[in-house]
Amino acid sequence: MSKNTRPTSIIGVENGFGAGNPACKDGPRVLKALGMLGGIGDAEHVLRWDEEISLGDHPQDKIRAVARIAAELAELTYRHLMEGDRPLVLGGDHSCAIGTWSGVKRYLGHSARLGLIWIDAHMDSHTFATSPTHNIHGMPLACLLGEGEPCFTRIAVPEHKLRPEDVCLIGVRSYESEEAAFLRQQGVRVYLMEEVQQRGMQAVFDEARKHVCAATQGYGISLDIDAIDPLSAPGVGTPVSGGLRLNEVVAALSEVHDDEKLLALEIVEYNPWLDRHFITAHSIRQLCRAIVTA
Ligand code: NNH
Ligand code: MN
Ligand code: MN
Ligand code: MN
Repeated sequence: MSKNTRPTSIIGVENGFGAGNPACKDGPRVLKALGMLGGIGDAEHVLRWDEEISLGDHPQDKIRAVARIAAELAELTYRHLMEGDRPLVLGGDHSCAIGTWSGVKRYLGHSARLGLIWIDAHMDSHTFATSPTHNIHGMPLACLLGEGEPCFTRIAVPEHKLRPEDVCLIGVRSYESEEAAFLRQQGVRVYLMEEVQQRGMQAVFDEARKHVCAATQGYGISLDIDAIDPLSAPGVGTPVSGGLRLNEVVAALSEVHDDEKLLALEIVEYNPWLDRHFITAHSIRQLCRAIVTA
């Protein structure tokens, strides 16, 4: 593993239009106001707040709002990577993933392949045709695989952002049959929570990393905070019991934090208004510390 030398730069995405409960848009602002991500980093490992993007409060059309913010975010992640940073995108709802990984794909180039580890209680692999809720945060992974609205699938570069064999999901325990069928038919590797419990997070994560690195030029991690057990992360719109243990996810991130091939990360779906005693905010601080300095 070659050593990462990129400073981590945080991009806050103040958007909740993709979620059932839009208040997760306040996640980055509250973390910043609490000083929650201050004092992380050292001489070798820098963490800085870079910028926030938002759309204002009442979009006419959610699809266009999400597409616009994704396009803006793709431009930002691309630019930060070009400038030598490692972007850490803080949601906001998970629809921001459409923008993050489109920008990273553009940076890698047309013929390069991008790997992605998607850590989530959910599959996020719906389209409007299959989604029971029509919430766009349940669709970003399908979009990145080339399925869904053209305004989402054609952001930054026209090609599909991910090949199914370069993606793994970890921690899944709540999904609808249509999205499960889509991922199965695509051949995407899904580590259900049950398998994580049987084999341990360490073994599963190591295997997932090998899987997404095998044929790719770089990879990313998209962490939906609802993958973590609600005991350590109650501040999410769609909690599902029986999740990953916080310390196991922290250990996994520490293991890869210095990997040069790890180009960008995302932590999404934090809803500060549903948090209790700042438990989730503290968990996010631990995760960020693991990403920056291990
Ligand atoms: N599958 C459900 C839906 O599409 C729930 C998605 N919610 C999430 N995904 N939080 O990560 O509406
Ligand atoms: Mn920067
Ligand atoms: Mn989720
Ligand atoms: Mn998600």
